[in-house]
Amino acid sequence: MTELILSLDVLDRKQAVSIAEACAPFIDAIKVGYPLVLATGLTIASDLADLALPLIADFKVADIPNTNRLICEAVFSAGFDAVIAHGFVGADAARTCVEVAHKHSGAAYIVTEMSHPGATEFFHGGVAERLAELAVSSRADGIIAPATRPERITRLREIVGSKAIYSPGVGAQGGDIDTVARLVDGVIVGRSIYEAEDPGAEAERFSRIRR
Ligand code: O7M
Repeated sequence: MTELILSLDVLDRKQAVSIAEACAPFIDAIKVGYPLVLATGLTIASDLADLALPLIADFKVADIPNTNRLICEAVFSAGFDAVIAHGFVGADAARTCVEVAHKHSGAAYIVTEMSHPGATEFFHGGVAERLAELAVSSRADGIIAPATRPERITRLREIVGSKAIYSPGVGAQGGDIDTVARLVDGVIVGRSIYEAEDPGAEAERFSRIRR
């Protein structure tokens, strides 16, 4: 069954917790990124801990190895279970994120190609494929690939094999969950759920569609 990951990109702590609570029975993990962490601090991880769902820190970490290490240590010390990093900074920097994640019994995922239209400017022409290869050689736990381009997911799957593929871009960005759910290990959904009148009901609806 394809996992459903809630992207909790709201800016208010109470609202975040209440949406997460409503969605919890229907989702497999919660992804928290800069919008919520800059608004609330890393302590949001403790507020969400009671839900007993994996918490993924989407910081798209992209710095030198030492700074990546400091960022990832802070992420896992705050209670997150996984971190998302960029691979374009190079294998040494990406590997640092993987090593810190594994030291904390957590996971690290590498972005291979993004979902927005402008992503084709730099990620196409072989770059995404090289990033997928880097994810494999760095022993990352999986990759992020675009739900807006299912054919690219299929191509990247050829490279990463059975590694997890998590895919954002369904709903608000136009990706079709029915098509994508067959290709990936998890779909990442934000606005379609948290902007819905009844986020819990919308999460349940998404959870029924997945294969
Ligand atoms: O469903 P949305 O469009 O409201 O939210 C999608 C979330 O996924 C949002 O948090 C984005 O920052 C993130 N995302 C993308 O939309 N596209 C990408 O290529 C990569 C990500 C992401 O999660 O990267 C880890």
